[in-house]
Amino acid sequence: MVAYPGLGGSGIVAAELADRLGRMGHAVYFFATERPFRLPKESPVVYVPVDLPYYPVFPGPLYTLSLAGTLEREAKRLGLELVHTHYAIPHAAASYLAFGREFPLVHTLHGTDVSVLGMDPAFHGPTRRALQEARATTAVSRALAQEARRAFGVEPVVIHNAVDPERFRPRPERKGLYAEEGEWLLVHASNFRPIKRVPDIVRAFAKVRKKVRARLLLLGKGPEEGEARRVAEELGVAPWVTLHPPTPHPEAVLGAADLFLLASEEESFGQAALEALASGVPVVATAVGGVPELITPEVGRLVELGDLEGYAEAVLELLASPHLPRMRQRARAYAVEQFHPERITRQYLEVYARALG
Ligand code: GMT
Repeated sequence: MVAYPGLGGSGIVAAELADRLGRMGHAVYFFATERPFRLPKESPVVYVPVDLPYYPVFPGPLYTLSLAGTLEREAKRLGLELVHTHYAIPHAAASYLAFGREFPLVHTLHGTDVSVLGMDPAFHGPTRRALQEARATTAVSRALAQEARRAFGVEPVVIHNAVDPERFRPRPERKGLYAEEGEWLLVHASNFRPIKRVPDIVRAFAKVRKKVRARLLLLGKGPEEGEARRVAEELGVAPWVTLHPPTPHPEAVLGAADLFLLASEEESFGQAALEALASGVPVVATAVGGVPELITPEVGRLVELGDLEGYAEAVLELLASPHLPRMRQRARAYAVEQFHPERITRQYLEVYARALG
């Protein structure tokens, strides 16, 4: 398995898949620049560090080349039979450089590796070639698969992301840790990149707060943190907006929420929203990318990007609905049934089996 180890959906998906495969008895090695933060300490998966040697002659660290070199060297030593990369830039090209077309390579596309970085002329050519030469490409939603078809001329197999229902489950007893008596607890979790539109969530929350007692918990960190704080101050809702640093245990926070909020301008899937559903928390989200494949009317509401009035109305409608408890149960049942790790891992194993011929 090859992936970015830090905060971010692709690293989480890769770490959890690796761990499950390891527990099933497969020998799994995780190549990354750091041990993935979502890989449990007791996991049977072996972390293989990718070093980034630096020489003054380089303009910067040569990650692509270091990864290719590490993969090539370690593949012989460890007897690797298949390499599965997550996030195509630069993992698809790096593994192609290490092995060429004869080795079974599987690449999972996650989102901006297709829509943003993948379209950058600096990366497009080598990435397209590497994807076209691979044994298989997968995409985390139908929407992303369609984009990849247009961008790279490949036909990805759609495999939605999974969620662990034992870990992500309702935890209403924890609500008192984050909200006061009688307050609704609204949660957002992300890496706070501009694409996530965290300030929009604060703006919509300010509208909600005019009508009901509620608290917004923003879980994570990233470039838009300062702007989110500024907007909260400007709109006079700062006392009810809590910034919570990233945690390896988001389940402890998500399970306590009444609603989960997502306002991204682009989202191929929305892993955090799936984790919320499994925690029995309905979702209000923008109807972009693959999000409509995940959020159905039974488990949440979709609104147009940038429609903050509509966003606040959707939140207020759900909070006032007598069907909210029923919707919570449906959210959990739907996540467990459709996105169970066993079901999703089976789909990856089928792709591996075909790639191995
Ligand atoms: O594509 C990205 O922006 C990065 C990537 C990540 O590593 O966080 O996120 C994507 O992959 C996740 C896991 O498959 C998806 O749940 C996210 O929706 C997706 N992000 C975007 O499409 C913006």
